[in-house]
Amino acid sequence: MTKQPSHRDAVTLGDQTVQRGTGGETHQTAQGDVPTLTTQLGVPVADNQNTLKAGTRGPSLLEDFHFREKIFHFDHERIPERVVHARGYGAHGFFELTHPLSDVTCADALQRKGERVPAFVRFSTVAGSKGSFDLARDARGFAVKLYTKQGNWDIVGNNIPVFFIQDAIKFPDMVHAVKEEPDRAFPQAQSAHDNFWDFISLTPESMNMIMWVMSDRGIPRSFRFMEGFGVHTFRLVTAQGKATYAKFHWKPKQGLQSVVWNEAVKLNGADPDFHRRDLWNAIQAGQYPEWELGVQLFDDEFADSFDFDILDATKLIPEELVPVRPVGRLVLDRMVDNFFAETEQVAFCTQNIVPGIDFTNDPLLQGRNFSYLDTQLKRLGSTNFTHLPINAPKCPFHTLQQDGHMAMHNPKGRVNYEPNSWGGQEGGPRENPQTGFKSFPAEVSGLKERVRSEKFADHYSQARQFYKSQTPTEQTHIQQAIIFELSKVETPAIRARVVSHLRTLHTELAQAVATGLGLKDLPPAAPPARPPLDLPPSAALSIVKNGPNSFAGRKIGVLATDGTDDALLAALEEATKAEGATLEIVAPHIGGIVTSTGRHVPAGQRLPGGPSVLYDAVVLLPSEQGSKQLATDADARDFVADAYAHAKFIGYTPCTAALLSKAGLEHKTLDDGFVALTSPTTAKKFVTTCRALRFWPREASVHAV
Ligand code: HDE
Repeated sequence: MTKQPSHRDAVTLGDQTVQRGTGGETHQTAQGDVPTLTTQLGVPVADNQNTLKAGTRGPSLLEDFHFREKIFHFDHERIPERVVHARGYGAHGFFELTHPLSDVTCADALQRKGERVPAFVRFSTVAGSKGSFDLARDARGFAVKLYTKQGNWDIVGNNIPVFFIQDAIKFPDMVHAVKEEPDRAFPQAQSAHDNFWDFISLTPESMNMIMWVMSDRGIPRSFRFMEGFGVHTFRLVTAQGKATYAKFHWKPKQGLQSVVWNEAVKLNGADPDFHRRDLWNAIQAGQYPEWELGVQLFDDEFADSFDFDILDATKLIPEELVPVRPVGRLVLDRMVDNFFAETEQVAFCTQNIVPGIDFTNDPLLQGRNFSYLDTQLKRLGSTNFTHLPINAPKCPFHTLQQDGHMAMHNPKGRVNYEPNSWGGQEGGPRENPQTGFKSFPAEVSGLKERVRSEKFADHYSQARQFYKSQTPTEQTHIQQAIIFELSKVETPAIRARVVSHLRTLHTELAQAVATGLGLKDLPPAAPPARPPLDLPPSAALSIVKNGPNSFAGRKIGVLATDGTDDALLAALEEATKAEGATLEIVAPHIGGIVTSTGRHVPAGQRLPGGPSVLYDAVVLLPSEQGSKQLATDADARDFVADAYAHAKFIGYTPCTAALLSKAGLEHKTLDDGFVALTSPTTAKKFVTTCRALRFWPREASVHAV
């Protein structure tokens, strides 16, 4: 057989000199600093483009071990996704203690002011699968792993301080109900369907959580702008064995912020990765997000006097009753090297606590302590998941556990049991009554029965309190969210049952929802197991009342064209930078624009791919000529109309009249959310105005347009 001529030669493609293979494909070969590709076992690979064949057009040979290893490994790349919280995004950072808690706990990480421990955090949605979109209406996971000197401490929390159910035994039902319906396999990542609301309408204990998820907390602007909560009551314990109850809070230094629902719907199409991209960009730009850890501390006396059971995870403790005491700061400053190795394989377990921290009898927490360990085995495939670098402690550790799939640390030497009589180093690790973990010796008594405490029975009071604590804008959002969701429910009886609960919760809310659903008669109020209390509003529960006083970390989209006023653009760039915010040019072409002075400015987005939902505020800065062109462009019209409808601040120049009018807006009727950019000094004024984040007074009129 004659050998075929080789087509391999070096060609120049753009800025690269590359190799052309026998199929005409281009690729690089190992030279200089470029390492040689090898098999898993280190055998150098000569050709990664062609399988081994018998003859040029002949059959592939089974002997090709490189091909078989490559495909075999690829076939097994997927592991089961998390049954809940499948879609998540993680980052590394540190926790620094600012206010030691040594008076209430011996936890090592909480002793010495200024000391840092490494941290890994994973944020997530709950219901959607791994590939679902970021702006689902949902709770967000806020799971923190602290690698302390006394072992790993996980606070596996959410961005909402309460939960749907009171007992872990209901979790599979609750999750089945919210996930896609099993026969049709939709809807994905949405609670707006019959099964979810059917379950909710039959589970009044979910009412408080429903208020939170239907509020703007369910559609955060970014992970950086949301709170985190440990949810359960935990115990802090001193070396002397004194215990104090504790609730954990993470408060974002960046302030709270959410989007509006219409924006969320559009964001999911424009950028399904909006939240993960936001975190990635912020950390890469050195804008490290930061949260303050705080604790609410209380004792048995408070617990006994409190209207609700502190073991009931559907209730919170208002900050007005027990203030949040600051403890330290969590800073995220490094993205992962590899998403799978770290974010996907990280295994949080509520049972991961350290000396000085302990559980309470919260029946949800007790159930979680079983579930997380169990689920990691299924997901990661081996009891040795703690050997993975992301899960391994960063302090010394010595166990006598051995073997199993993928064992990477086995005991050294002869001894793998205890007690033994070998003594000294040879005898291996031993228990340590001084430093070892000791459970708080809580007294336990009672009958063995399947019951729930009477004190768990009030399901409406805190839900009402939450609703009452919102600004009118936020209350409208809750009403609209419930109307939206229930309008997707096909069964009228389910809709009516939910409204019955709302009526017990808050009459005006029920009435607004009933009207929105077109219900002729308001259904009777659901009979509460306990008459609801009329609790005072709590300012801490509102997002709008806890916004930032700066526009730092936010993003302005500038709609610009060739000929855009250079002085104005430069002033905007400067003011944005000074505020700690970012600015992105949205232009007719991705190649960017040439300003009035001939400066070339690259574009961040081409207009059809850069709708205004991607930005916290927008500026209309085309040239006069550009403005005329944009006035005929549907994408430009939507850019303006959406920014307006989403109550965003809009900077504009006089030449944009035609464009504004295409979006249904006239110069003379513009509200105070518009800032005319007439001189470079007005650019600064615009950025300062943006600190309020949204111009909420506009919202009421938006629906009337
Ligand atoms: Fe989870 N939850 N959960 N959960 N949860 C999981 O563990 C579970 C609950 C939370 O980024 C699973 O590793 C039960 C409350 C977060 O990897 C699973 C109950 C809160 C994450 C599980 C709850 C959470 C999970 C699935 C009712 C807020 C993602 C994958 C008793 C305080 C962690 C996994 C990450 C994940 C069980 C309720 C937060 C199945 C049984 C309440 C942030 O073990």
